[in-house]
Amino acid sequence: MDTLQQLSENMQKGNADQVARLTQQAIDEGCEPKTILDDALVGGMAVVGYKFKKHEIFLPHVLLAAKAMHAGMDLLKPLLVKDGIPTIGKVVTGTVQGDQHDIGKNLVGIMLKGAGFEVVDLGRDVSPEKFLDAAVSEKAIVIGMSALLTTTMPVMRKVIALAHERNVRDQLKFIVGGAPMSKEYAQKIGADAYCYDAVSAVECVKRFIGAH
Ligand code: B1M
Repeated sequence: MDTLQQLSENMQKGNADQVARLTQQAIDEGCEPKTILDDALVGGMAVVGYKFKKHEIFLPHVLLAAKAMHAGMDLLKPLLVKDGIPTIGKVVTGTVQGDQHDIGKNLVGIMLKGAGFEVVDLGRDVSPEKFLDAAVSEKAIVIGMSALLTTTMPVMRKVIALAHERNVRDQLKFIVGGAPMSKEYAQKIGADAYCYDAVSAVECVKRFIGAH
């Protein structure tokens, strides 16, 4: 079994120590950080999600897999984010109120930083007020919202509505993403763009500031 396959399987089993060891091994073998991330870690998490949905595994397993995923991401982060490059704009990110899923949001942050943006990460369970307060005080150009639950997606609409209420909607762009999201939903709630993944989030933000 090759290293990436072993890595994916250990991530799915929630073996954080093995995930750290195998991520380092894959790096040492010369594997591209983006390939390690997509093929082993994100791919492994898709299997976890599928098994959870089919009731083949339960929440504690998912939690362990998430912790193991972070152990791998921690090692990849410095390789995906180049230090010392000048920032080309500020983006406020967060997972919306009521939602604790942050792996995808964290990936978006890593990729944005890697592309030269400054990222103000508000974490998980972020209220509409907190998104707007931070974006205005930080003079951000974009608010990036993540939601993984169908029940928390509507919070995104509230954030955009609050931006209208506070008369700051024209100063900000809103990007949205997360597994249950779609282009249609993003349009319906008045977001500027739906981003399927972290790479498309970077492309969107670059487009907004005209920095292709
Ligand atoms: Co939960 N969970 N979970 N979970 N969990 C899902 C989302 C679910 C689909 C699983 C399932 O049933 N198959 C399901 C949601 C069903 C629904 O609403 N339709 C679900 C559920 C039900 C729940 C609980 C309610 C379970 C319970 O308690 N009974 C509970 C809710 C807690 C809460 O939030 N209030 C819960 C809890 C958890 C854990 C805490 C155990 C853990 C999260 C740990 C953490 O994040 N720190 C967890 C996990 C890990 C998952 C799955 C298995 C994996 C999510 C993930 O990290 N994927 C997930 C199943 C799935 O999604 N298939 C599931 C990897 C990540 C890289 O992908 O986040 O999609 P993703 O991000 C992608 C894109 O979506 C995009 O870019 C990333 C890739 O590049 N993207 C953006 C994401 N955000 C973006 C923002 C952008 C742009 C792109 O711009 C700003």
